Amino acid sequence: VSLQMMKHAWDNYKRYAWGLNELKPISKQGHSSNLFGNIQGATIVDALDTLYIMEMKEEFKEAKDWVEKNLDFNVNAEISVFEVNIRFVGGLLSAYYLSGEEIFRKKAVELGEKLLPAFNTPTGIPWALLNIKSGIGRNWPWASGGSSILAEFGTLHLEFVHLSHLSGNPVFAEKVMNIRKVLNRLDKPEGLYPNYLNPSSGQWGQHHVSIGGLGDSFYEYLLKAWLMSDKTDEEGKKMYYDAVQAIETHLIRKSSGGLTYIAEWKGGLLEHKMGHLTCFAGGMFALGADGAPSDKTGHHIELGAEIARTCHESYDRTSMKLGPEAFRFDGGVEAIATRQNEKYYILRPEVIETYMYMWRLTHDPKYRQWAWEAVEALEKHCRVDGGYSGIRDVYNNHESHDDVQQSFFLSETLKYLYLLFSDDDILPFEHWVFNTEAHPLPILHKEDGSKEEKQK
Ligand code: DMJ
Repeated sequence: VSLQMMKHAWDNYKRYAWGLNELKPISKQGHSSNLFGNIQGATIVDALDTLYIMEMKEEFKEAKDWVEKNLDFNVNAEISVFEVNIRFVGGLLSAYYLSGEEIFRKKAVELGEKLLPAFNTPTGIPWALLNIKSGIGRNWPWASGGSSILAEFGTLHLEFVHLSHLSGNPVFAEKVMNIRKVLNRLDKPEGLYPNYLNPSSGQWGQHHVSIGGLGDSFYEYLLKAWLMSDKTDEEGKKMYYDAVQAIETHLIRKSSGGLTYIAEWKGGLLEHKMGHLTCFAGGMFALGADGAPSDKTGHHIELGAEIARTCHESYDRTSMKLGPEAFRFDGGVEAIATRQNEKYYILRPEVIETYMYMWRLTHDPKYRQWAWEAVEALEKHCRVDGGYSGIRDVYNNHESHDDVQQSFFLSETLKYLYLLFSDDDILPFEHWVFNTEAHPLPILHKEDGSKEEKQK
């Protein structure tokens, strides 16, 4: 069924928004997000590997032809370094490793080179925003005291290691190793990593800590860097398990109704809110269970299962059976959004992602059932004639569509659904790690040194 969903999402993108970044499925036209500046074709690049894995050969060929002829990075555009890295660099790398087509390798390295000036700061912590023509960078104006964002500069590692691997140029890997060096020199409040770090002074900004937005994939990439290195990256491993320890002590709580959740931390005070984005952490804890100290393995799997259950509740307690952007555990509610501006669902993958990891790691059939409930809800409420749309209020009985088909719906949500209902030998965890946009990257096995992996 995820195959038919992919076909519907792709065909409509092709019909109404071909070559543009995303589709507006209600108004049936293109949607351009300023995250990608003038770079075009986000949906095409994000979807390449999903098309390949689902064996949609004709569509993959069209997408590849478009990349060959039209994907152009010589544009005067200010882009988000993080978004372009996870979606475009990640998408191109996966397409290369899966198909072996040289064009994808070439484009990935070319784009990687364009991103390098972002690291020209006093500390080497990159800017959030970069003009890829002038090479001038800056940070988000809203970020605490001119800071860079943890989840942004902390989510380059996997892609940049592969860029060095594929180009023979060590500079990419050096840039991301330096980020860790800066982080390891700093004192961390209670062992936690604040979301804001000033790239000029090398000091933390506001002491806000989150495993959701602004923090999330930094933690994910510590674990996955270690896994992708065939478990040789001891530094990444240590940073990950130390961070999880601090998260458990200071952020993870249980509601009176027995739901485990991950709160946010603001200068020592807890905000009892969990974001949809935070739900990815269930899968992360389970994926990391194996490498945890031996007495903790079962505990990490259990933690993953509890987060999965909480996030399922956040879906189940809405009228549309799709989860809100954020839900709270205070003021008498549990796993429910209380603020109007937190009630939307924008086709995000994190809950299904966690179901996929939990399914693969436990084979408990409830994860397939829960994913199936999400499929039914997506089909009922998000599917429209012109593709798939997000929803403004999941507690309402009537859909108010936001008119955006996010590119991560094709790269992540539909891919994770497909994997959940496939055998484990499609993209097995022994050979692949998924970047934060669900683009699979091969584990760099010790024994084959610089040889490329083309395993499926
Ligand atoms: C995606 O771009 C990635 O999963 C990122 O890590 C977080 N936000 C979206 C999906 O929700």
